[in-house]
Amino acid sequence: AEPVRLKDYRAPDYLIDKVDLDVKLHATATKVVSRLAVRPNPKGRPGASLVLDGDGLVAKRIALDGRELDLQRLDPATALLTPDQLTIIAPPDRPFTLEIETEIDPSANTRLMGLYRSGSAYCTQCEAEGFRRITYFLDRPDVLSVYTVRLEAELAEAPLLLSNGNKIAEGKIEGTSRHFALWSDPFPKPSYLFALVGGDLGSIHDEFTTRSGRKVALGIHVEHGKEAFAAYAMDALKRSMAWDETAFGREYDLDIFNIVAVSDFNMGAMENKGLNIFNDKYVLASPSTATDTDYAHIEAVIAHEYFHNWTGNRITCRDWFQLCLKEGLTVFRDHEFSSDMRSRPVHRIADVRALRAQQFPEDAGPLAHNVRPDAYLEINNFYTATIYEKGAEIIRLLKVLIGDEAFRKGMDLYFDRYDGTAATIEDFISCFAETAQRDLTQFSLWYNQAGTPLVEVAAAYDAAARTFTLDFSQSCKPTPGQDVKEPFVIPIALGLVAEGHGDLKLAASDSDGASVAELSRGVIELTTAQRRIVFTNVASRPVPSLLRGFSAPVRLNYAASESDLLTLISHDSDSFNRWQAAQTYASRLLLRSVELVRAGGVSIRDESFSGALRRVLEDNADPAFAAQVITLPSEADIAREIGQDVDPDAIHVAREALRKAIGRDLREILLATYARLAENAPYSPDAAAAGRRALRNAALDLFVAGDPVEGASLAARQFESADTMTNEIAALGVLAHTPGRERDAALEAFYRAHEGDALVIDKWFALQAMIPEADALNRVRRLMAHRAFSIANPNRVRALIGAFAAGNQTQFNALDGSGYDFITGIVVDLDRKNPQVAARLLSAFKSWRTLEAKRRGLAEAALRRVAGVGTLSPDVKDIAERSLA
Ligand code: DPP
Ligand code: ZN
Repeated sequence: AEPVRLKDYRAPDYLIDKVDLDVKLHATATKVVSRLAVRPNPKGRPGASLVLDGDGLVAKRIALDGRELDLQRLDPATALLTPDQLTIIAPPDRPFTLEIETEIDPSANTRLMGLYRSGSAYCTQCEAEGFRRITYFLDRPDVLSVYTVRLEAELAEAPLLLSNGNKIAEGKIEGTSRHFALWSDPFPKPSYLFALVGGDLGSIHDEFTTRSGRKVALGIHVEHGKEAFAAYAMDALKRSMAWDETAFGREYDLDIFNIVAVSDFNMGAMENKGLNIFNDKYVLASPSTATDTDYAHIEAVIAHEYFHNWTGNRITCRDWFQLCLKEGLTVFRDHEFSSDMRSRPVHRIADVRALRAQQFPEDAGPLAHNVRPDAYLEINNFYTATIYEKGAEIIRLLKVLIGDEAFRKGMDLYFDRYDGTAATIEDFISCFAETAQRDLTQFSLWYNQAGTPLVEVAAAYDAAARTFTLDFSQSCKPTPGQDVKEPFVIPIALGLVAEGHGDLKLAASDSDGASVAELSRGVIELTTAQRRIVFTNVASRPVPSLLRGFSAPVRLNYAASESDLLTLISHDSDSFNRWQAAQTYASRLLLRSVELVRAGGVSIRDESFSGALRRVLEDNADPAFAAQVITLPSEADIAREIGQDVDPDAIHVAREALRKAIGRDLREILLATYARLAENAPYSPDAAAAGRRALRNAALDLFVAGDPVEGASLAARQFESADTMTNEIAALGVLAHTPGRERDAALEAFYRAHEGDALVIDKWFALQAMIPEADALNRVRRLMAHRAFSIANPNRVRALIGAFAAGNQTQFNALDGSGYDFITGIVVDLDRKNPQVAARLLSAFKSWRTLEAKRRGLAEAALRRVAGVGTLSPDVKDIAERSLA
């Protein structure tokens, strides 16, 4: 197949103004009649054929302006029909109607794209190209239509019938056991935002009044018996609706907003107009089944999909190359929401941890791509951390560059000017160029150049001259298809910390090479390969605090001394950089230890670092923040820092040794912290309570490292008495890392306590998949045969197999290649059922080139075996080939 390229974009030759769908739901033979009001696009090519997309369709009837086409003997001068395309060779040169009847089998749809079944319910997923699996259509985001949808089903099988927009009629069908519902969505939308749901579900209802007084009926629909578990999602929805009004001036626009939770879902959730469909993982929660992290994710995903109503639905994307226009922007919006709901600095730390864990390796490996790609073979493979997370970082960066006021005005202008259209990144940027009165050409490179820029900084203090000089330089390594990069515009928030005195005041008169505006905001802009700033009248050597708040998605290389890092951990006014200094310190220790371990030596001990962590614990700082500070970089973080010739076993040994040393050094304060933070109030999922649990469990984790015996008995007590999933799973996590009978008993007890609750059993699968022991792969294999596991369910696959590939560095990368072979074997099998999930699993190999030679060879061989399979889906083929290129 040839790639689709951005530069080949052409406006559609036809537009479809109206779509009337009539869907008769049936488990194996659903009938879909689609009546399309088509007209030639004035911007298209006159006289062009009309080419509609299909994907594995069976057409039963086609009529053009009421005239039937003879499908048995189709005249090739009139029309061409295959399961994947319908071409009307010479359509009328005026508006016309096209009527198409298809028959589809939702029960046979294992790809979970188009119309499929989840449990006994019918549901759809149409982004990116699922609508073409329902009927022939111009299945592209720049064709916007008004939909009317009539759904019909057996009343007993599907009492609930939902689609987009408002419900305008419903009723029984006389003389039958069937009923119908008629839905009308007045907002023109692309086909990827179409949705329907039919089924017998339990519901909770609420109401929201918008600030202009519109009453909106809210419904969340879940499996019967799970209604109470949807209460938090409802609460999060109402908070999201209120927040978007104040933070962005955006009101909801229909009379109804529905959310449906299903158990079989490829992604997290989907923002279909007025009818969001969710992976139930991001809806269902109770204190005894969901962790604090689950609650935070539910809040974020509910908000994310709701916010799409404006950024994605009212203004959609012209083509899939602009995916970040809706995704990056909407992730930015949900990050802002969560920051307002929780602690902003703590949230920032969590977001940056996630960016570095997921996006940085993508950007540094063979799958690197622009935030706005130039070409794709399979669009499903571009729902990536780069498009989502880096896409969000770029918006944040833009806000730092132009300031809050110009940013808000630019957003208002964007909503105003592009409402009801399918827009591009250029359209978006032009709004901010206008409100900020600034040329944003260089800024747009963030969309068009892949790779994470490296900012290197050298500092020099001249005591005699009382000057402090910072020399900045930026560079960016080549990425696939891009050998040379232009300099980016990189805002660097900074301060100079004088030990014991806080931040030095930065005044323009006291510096050379920075503008008044830059210094008054504490943000300098790096726009060229190099820049020097000299601060004058500096009485003593300050400690620079650079890239505060992670003001740009770059890697920062500054050889801070260890004592500088200790100063920052204790004294930086920027919380993010206090945390960052601790991470940097730990990484340094770990990198040196890894070298020593590989040379046959032992890890380094460093009591100053333990001391710095002790001060943070003694400080009574915000517990959520302290929990982040005492949580060491992960094994994957360290591998990424090392960047080449990576030996996961040495990393594991070094990291365990550091945890053990800290656990011993801080024994008393860890125990005291653990005791101090014991639960003493009824459960609340709010940030303060969650922060206390996070710190208590982080303290337990380090304590166990230092004293496995006493730690295990603490963990066992916590496990037995826990009344929240957060505390229960944290304790089980500790126990799972200690081989022996107690572990088996605890795992067994957890299973028995939660049997039948698939989302909780997913935690049990994931935890076992991540045990860093040689038996892990066998355990995963055994669990695949467990009755609670199903390869057909994406959540189960991600929990067990995905967690092994992404969360078990030593065993996935086992020296005999067994981890690689296992994953690629599953990928090839799963590809026949669900290519999207299979392709995602294969991307676990994204950093294979950074491994040491032996593993690199084994990983490459495993990837080559995948690439050599003749019957791969485009999804898996694309990932395999790009990984090897
Ligand atoms: N558009 C969806 C989202 O919200 C993708 N499943 O990210
Ligand atoms: Zn989204």
